[in-house]
Amino acid sequence: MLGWNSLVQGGEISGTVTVRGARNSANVVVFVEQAEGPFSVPEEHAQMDQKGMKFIPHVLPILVGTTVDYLNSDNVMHNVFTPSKVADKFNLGTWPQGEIRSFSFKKQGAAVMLCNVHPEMEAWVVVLQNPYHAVTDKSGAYSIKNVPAGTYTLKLWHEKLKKYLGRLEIVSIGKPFRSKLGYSGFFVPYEIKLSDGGVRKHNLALKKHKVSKRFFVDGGL
Ligand SMILES: [Cu+2]
Repeated sequence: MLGWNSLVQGGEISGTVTVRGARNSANVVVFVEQAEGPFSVPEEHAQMDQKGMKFIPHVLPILVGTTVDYLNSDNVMHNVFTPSKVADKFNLGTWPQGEIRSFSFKKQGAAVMLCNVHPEMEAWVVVLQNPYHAVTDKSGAYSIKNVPAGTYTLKLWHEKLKKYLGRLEIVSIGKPFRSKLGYSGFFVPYEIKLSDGGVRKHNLALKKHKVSKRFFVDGGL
């Protein structure tokens, strides 16, 4: 159901996730499973809006401890509640346009957000151990910025699977090199550790996009 690749460059982990059997590849949370802390909880609250009868964003990853502000932007009453233990099964009540109610997430895991006025409304807050995470866009692209040097395990979360999966441990990254076979991009060697403990060596093909001048992944894992 999920296919993906990653590239690590100067504190940024980026890549693409492909979700098969879904309308597009958006709303996959890509996150570092465990990083050395402690991490100070941001003073700035995360935001989840209720607008056009939808929760926006649909998937919101946060560092554990973060407070989320739920704004009602619609001209109708909305409610926010969750049956998830991760969020202590809260019910914040029902409130009108322009008002905000908040909740601080103290436990790690994924919590579903629902509105008891509009049963079709649904969203997810994914509470994580560290601040290194990103959500994919419709093309499946993601980018996690400002990751300190180190060895990490990346994981994926997707609402249809409702659990964490997709371990990928990057063991090492080598020096980029040019191919002698006339390929216009270059290759970056890297090693990954498989779940059975085996190590695989791969080369990631990178090409520079003519217009944006950004490198993109042209093949590999
Ligand atoms: Cu509602």
